[in-house]
Amino acid sequence: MNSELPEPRGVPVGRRVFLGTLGLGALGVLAAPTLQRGTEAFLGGAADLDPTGLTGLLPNGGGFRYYSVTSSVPRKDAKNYQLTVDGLVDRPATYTLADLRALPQTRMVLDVQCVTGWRVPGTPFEGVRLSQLLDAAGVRSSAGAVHFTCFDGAYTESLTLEQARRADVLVALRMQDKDIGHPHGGPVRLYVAPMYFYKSAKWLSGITVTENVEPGYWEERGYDIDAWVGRSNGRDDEPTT
Ligand SMILES: Nc1nc2c(c(=O)[nH]1)N[C@H]1C(S)=C(S)[C@@H](COP(=O)(O)O)O[C@H]1N2
Ligand SMILES: [Mo]
Repeated sequence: MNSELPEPRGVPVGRRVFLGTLGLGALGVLAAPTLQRGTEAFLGGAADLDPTGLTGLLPNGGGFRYYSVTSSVPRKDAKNYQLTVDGLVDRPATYTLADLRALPQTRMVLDVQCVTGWRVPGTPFEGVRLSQLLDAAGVRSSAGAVHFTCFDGAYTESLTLEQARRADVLVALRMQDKDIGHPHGGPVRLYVAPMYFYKSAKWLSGITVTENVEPGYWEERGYDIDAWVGRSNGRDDEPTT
C-alpha cells in the first residue's frame, strides 16, 4: 500500500461531523474518538482500503490534518508521560515531561509539508534537540541509526544517526506556541524539520539507538526512508529548510 491518505474530497461527512464537534471546545476533543468510530462504521468498507483509517479525513485546525494510524490513542500528560532512551547507549534514561521541560529548549519556525501535498506555512516548534538526549545517553561507536516508537502502540519512525544529530531535529514539547495537544501528538512528538511530516512521529515514547536503520511505519508501506522535502518520494515541493 503506497498511499498515505486520500484528500477528503467527496467524503464530506467526517469533516462536517468533526467541525461540529470543534465548536464544543474541550468537549469536542473528548468526543472525537467516539465520533471517529461512528464515522468509520458509517462508511464501512472504505476504512478497510485506507490503512490510516478515516481519522485522516478530520481537519486538525490551522491547515493541519489529524493523522493517526490507530483508531484511538491513550492520553498522556505530566503525571504519566515517560520517554525512554535505550539501545546502543552507555547510559539508558527515562525522562518525564518535567525532565524534558528543564532542558534547554530550541524554537524554530518553518513550513510543514505532508507528502500527500498539504503544506502549512511558518509553524513554530519548540523542544529539546534530539542530539542533546543522544549525547546524554552516550551513543556507542557501533551505532548507526535511531528508531522511534509511539504510545499509540503502532507508529514507528527511524533516522540515521547523522540525521538524528542535526540541529533541526527536536523532541518537541510545543507546536504553534502552545503545549502540544493530544491530536497533534502531545505531550511530546518528534519534529524533523527538513523532512516530510510523516517523519515527525506523534505521541513519542521511545528512542532506541540501533546499528542500522529499521524502516518506520510508512516506510514499510512504500515511502522513502530518507524523506527530504522536495528531494524524495518523487515530489518536487519547495524545501522546508
Ligand atoms: N504516531 C503517529 N505519528 C504520526 C502519524 C501517525 O499516524 N501516527 N502520521 C504522520 C503524518 S503522515 C503526518 S502528515 C503528521 C500529521 O501531524 P498532525 O496530525 O499534527 O497534523 O504526523 C505524522 N506522525
Ligand atoms: Mo503525512
